[in-house]
Amino acid sequence: MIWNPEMETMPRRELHALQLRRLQQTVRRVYDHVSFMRGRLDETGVRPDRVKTLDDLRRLPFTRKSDFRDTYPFGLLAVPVSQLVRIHASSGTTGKPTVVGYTSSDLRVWAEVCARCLASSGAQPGDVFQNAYGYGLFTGGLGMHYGAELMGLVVVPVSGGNTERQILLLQDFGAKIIACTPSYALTLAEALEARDIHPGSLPLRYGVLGAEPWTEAMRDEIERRLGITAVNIYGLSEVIGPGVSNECIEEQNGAHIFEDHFLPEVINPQTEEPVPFGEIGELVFTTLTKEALPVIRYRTGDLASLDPAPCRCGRTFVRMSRIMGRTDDMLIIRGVNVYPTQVEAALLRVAELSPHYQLVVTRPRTLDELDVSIEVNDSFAKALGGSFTGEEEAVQELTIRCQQKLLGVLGITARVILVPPGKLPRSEGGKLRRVVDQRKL
Ligand code: DLL
Repeated sequence: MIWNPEMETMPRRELHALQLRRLQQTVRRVYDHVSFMRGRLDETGVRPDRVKTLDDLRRLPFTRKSDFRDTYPFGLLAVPVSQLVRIHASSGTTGKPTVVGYTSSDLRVWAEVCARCLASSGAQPGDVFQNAYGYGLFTGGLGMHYGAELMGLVVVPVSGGNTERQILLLQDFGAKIIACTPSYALTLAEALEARDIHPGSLPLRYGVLGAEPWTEAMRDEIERRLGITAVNIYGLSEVIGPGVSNECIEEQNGAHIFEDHFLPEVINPQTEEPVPFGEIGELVFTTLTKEALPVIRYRTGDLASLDPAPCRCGRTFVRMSRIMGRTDDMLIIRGVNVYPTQVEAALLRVAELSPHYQLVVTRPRTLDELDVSIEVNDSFAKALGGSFTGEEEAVQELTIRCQQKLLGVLGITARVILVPPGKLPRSEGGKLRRVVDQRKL
């Protein structure tokens, strides 16, 4: 179902008029209330009254993650802290977290876009919804929670982790829809299999999965093993949290961006020029309705493309592709650009492998080396007859096949290390870190 047909199916021309009005208000708001950004805008010479068309967006300065760090914790707010009703923060891997604040109007907008996500993922009012995104400072749990309440779902606020309890609740409360990271969906699938619980015996039908990169191959795997239809949800704290875009179950082919609230661009990260539809570049968002933390041209670091083609679901909002990588998680190995998702896409199609893998990059002397550890699946392991030393002929043969496959996809030689099932780290409820870069650069 479409949660807000008036907005989500609005003719593009009307949408553009709405976006322009909201963009003008946002720039005005930022200029008047965020002194850091007023300085930026003054430097580029773009006063709010110079924004006359949507194309004028391109003349506005970018906002970057470092601007959050440089103004930590509250320097980008357009309201006094006392007017906030909520603060979230995303844990950076390095240094201080990124802090974001919401007014009550912001929370209403957030609930609205998350309700849209759930509806486009297959939920109907009255359905039981198991919310397995982490509650707390992470935006995933509470963001989805209020969206679900707004749309009239029966929320089970279990949060991430505690797999034993997740399964008990899936069985006893009978959720029809679940939200979690794709890596955690796999953890749940494995846990069900380990207990001989057939997914067909559960009412579970839909998954709203995101917050970390995943591939089509991973979707197939999750859908098959959990017996659900899985769609991709995308978002980031700096823009709002979950709810920036979501796929529809009708096409499962790109996530509709809620363009009445978030204005997308895709740029070449080096030249900063816009790239045409269909071409991959860095996603940039300008918020159109946020009060506490309006952001202008926020550089997400996420690489994706946009698709303006009409969609069977009837939504007129543009679609974004999966995130193909990040400007900063791209590994440069012996000069070649490698994205972890390329490895996932290549290896998950190999029948003998499981979707559990890890990349380790080292530089023992002067040359970079990439080790890809990946688990073989149960039936392959069983066929080996209980032992797994890595010396078995079948293992050697499979290793070579995988290495050739990676060479074909990446253009570099990676060392493939096959390991028995259950050896590699699993998601314990949140995002899973699949890349370990041990080079001291
Ligand atoms: O991960 C918000 C979220 C929660 C999205 C629940 C979806 C579901 P952050 O912790 O700020 O916010 O991390 C944002 O995660 O810039 C992407 O790099 C990555 N990311 C989020 N969704 C996806 C996705 C939340 N569907 C960062 N595919 C973003 C790939 C994603 N990467």
